[in-house]
Amino acid sequence: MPMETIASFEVARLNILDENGDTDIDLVPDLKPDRLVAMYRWMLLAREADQRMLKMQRQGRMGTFAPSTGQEAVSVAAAMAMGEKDWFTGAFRELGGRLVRGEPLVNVFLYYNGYEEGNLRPQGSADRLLPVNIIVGSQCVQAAGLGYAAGFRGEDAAVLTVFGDGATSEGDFHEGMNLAAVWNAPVVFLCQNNQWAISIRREKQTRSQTLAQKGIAYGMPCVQVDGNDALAVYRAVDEALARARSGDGPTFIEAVTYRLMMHTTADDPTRYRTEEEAKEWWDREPLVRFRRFLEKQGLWDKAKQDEMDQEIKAEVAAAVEEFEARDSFKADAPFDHVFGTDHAVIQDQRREFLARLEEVDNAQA
Ligand SMILES: Cc1ncc(C[n+]2csc(CCOP(=O)(O)OP(=O)(O)O)c2C)c(N)n1
Ligand SMILES: [Mg+2]
Repeated sequence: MPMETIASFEVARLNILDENGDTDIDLVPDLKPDRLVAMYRWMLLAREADQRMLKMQRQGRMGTFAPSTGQEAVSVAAAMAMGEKDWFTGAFRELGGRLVRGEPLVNVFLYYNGYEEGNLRPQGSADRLLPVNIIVGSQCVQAAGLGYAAGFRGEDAAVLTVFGDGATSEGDFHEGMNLAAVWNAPVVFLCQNNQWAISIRREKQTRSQTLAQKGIAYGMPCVQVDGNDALAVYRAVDEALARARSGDGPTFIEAVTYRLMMHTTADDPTRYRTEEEAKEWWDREPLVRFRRFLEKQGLWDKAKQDEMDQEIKAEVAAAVEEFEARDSFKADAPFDHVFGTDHAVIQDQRREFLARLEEVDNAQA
């Protein structure tokens, strides 16, 4: 018997907006001018907030955090494609998407300064936005479960989960993908391939030619998109969410982008990558090309940009002011929330934690 091909697969790549702001007009998603401007504004706000947080961290006014500069297009465009009833569960590099989903900026600042309140959602808003997942890949199993539950309840809702390239090496990623596929759950798996998992470059993470093709192994449609192209991300996520809601199951999307800053503020990337590499990606970053696109559409000019810059600076400054006015820090607040009710074992742990804190304080005094 001769060998025969029993299956063959293809991986497509979607790119709509190039670095000069030119587009493949047939593929531009049908978004009204005010939505396009809103998309740009969310990306600008995320950039400004990120850079402000970085300065504050260097001044000792902000805790350790993971900057998202350069990756704004992925989560902003994806979140804008979501419906009100959809769920969002991501990692720690989705600042823009979290803001789109209704997270107040002040909450972000509080969270990175150890305030448990940073995870509280204002009543009636953002209640389908899960807290930041620090455990790499864990959101993939949450997403499969949320998707299954939505189907079980007959809700017209889908789930978007965002994670990094490094997460694709975790068991949780594979379990979540497999479960979502066999359950035909309404989940969109969106991988932010930013080329690095701390100091491990993409090529050392996996030998797969693309990350997108990992969807094929689980029997779901997959596509690679230019992750610095907000229009391509929007289109791919919008289509995948529509498919999910109409009962056609999950999709895997690889968004190719780049982590322009350090992994977290505790990391020094000059120890493992060259300035030239980062420079190449600065030339492809998502905000400048989107601005050029808006200008070419006749929707934008310098005066509008100056006005928006001022507005955003004021918005970030107001959030900083609100955050720095807080003086209610309670180091043992997490113990209040483990079960939500009193528990003897948790109380023992709380006492032990507070005693240890006092020891450290006394040693430093
Ligand atoms: C299960 C688990 N293992 C290890 C870590 C430590 N850690 C934090 S971020 C990270 C790399 C994540 O890389 P990637 O998924 O590509 O996301 P990125 O940081 O690039 O956005 C690691 C190993 C963790 N938080 N959770
Ligand atoms: Mg990464």
